Amino acid sequence: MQTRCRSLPSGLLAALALIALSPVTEAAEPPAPYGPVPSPRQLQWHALEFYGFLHFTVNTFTDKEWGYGDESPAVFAPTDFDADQIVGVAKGAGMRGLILTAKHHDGFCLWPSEYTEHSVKNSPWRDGQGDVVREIADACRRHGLAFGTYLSPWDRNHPEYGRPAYLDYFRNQLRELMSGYGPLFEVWFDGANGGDGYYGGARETRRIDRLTYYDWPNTRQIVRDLQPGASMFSDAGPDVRWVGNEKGIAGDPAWSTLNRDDFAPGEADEKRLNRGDRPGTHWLPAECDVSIRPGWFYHSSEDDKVRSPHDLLDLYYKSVGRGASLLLNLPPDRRGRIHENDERSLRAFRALLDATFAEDLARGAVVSASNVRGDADRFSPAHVLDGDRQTYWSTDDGLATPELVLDLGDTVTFNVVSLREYLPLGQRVEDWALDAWEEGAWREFAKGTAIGNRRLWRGSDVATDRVRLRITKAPVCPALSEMALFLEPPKARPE
Ligand code: FUL
Repeated sequence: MQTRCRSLPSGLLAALALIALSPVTEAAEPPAPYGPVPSPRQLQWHALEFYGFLHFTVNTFTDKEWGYGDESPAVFAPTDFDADQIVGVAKGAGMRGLILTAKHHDGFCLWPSEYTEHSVKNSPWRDGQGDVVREIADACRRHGLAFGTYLSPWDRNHPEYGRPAYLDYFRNQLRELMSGYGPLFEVWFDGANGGDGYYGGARETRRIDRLTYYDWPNTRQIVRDLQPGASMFSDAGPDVRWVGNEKGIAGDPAWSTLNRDDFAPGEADEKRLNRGDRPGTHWLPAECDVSIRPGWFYHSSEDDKVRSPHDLLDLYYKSVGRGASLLLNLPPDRRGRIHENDERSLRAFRALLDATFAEDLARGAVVSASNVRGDADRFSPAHVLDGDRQTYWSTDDGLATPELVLDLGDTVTFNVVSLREYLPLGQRVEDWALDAWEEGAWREFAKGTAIGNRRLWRGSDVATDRVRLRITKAPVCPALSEMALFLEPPKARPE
């Protein structure tokens, strides 16, 4: 059969010629997102990875973990409070933010709240003129750290706790914190709720209905309205989930997604929170909260129980290295400073981290892939080496198990591999494996499951001039933004 040629207008012909000449790069579209994807505020939160918690209140002075709510504001009397020292130690450790207990369960407010007398305004510290929240927030800004607040929903001091009037009080306090201290990166709502307490002198046990009492949808809206960039934490998010333990350890895997509506604050299925749900209905990544000491608050009896640098490093691999974030608690002492022992351990921990991650041994490698989406530069495997989280390697639709090879030129020895997915397209990879070229053949030296924000593999030394990454299971084509190789020196190896 003959096709009849009709003559085309010259303008259209020129346009067609242009299309034919233009590189395929223009034509290749990014892959469709898979499953739930992170919001812009969650993406900002993912970039922090490691930040600190400050547990500080009357408990620091009464040697308790949970104050009953009957403590006199007079007990809050730090002798040498120094926000720059506290924030400086956190920064020196590599933390990118700090979350302060503005109010813990005892109800004592570290800021001069207009709605209660139970606060720093009735403490001898700074003659009642002090504001710990302001000083820490300002110091964070000076040092370039993000700032966030912890406001305990449970309040063992307030007379109306458990009744409707308390909700108004809680929301007023939330408004004060959300509007008075600049942009916050995270707002922390604890799951511990209801029990015995002072409650304005009643000294009784009060229970609440965790699902309805705080009217969470409307309470959270206050945060959304006043702090649109802040991620909210609770057992059930809505932006960041509890990891299901206070040991700082994420599951392996710890999927960044969860069937969020199965959960409510204080109603946690710890195993599921630890691992997440795949594919999950919501993007809800895990945060690993853990203290550098046995307690959350400072106790001099724990001065010799500070986690060692190696222990902190292990936590880093088991939290950040599994796609979660690490929220490490540093309790200010009775002076209002981070204790020397904690500072020493943090410094040494940072030195171990730097000794490993200062040099990416894959930079400069020649990278090739079994497939490149649309043969387009924009999806080239070179993007896994460019140090830019916004660029990625991807493959054609339907090619979900491709391979990528790094040709290192010379033999390189490494024992840590870092992988990252391009998160705006969702969590795509389910299984992967790494091979080294040894004596004329590929040898598999590592394999794993979830990648997400970051996957750190840490193992024995591998010496090779070629490394291969195989995506071995994925429902859709991958979108990988980083592959890096590091050599952890002997002094940083697990003890
Ligand atoms: C828990 C609280 O009860 C602890 O005191 C601490 O604040 C920890 C981070 O969360 O649920």
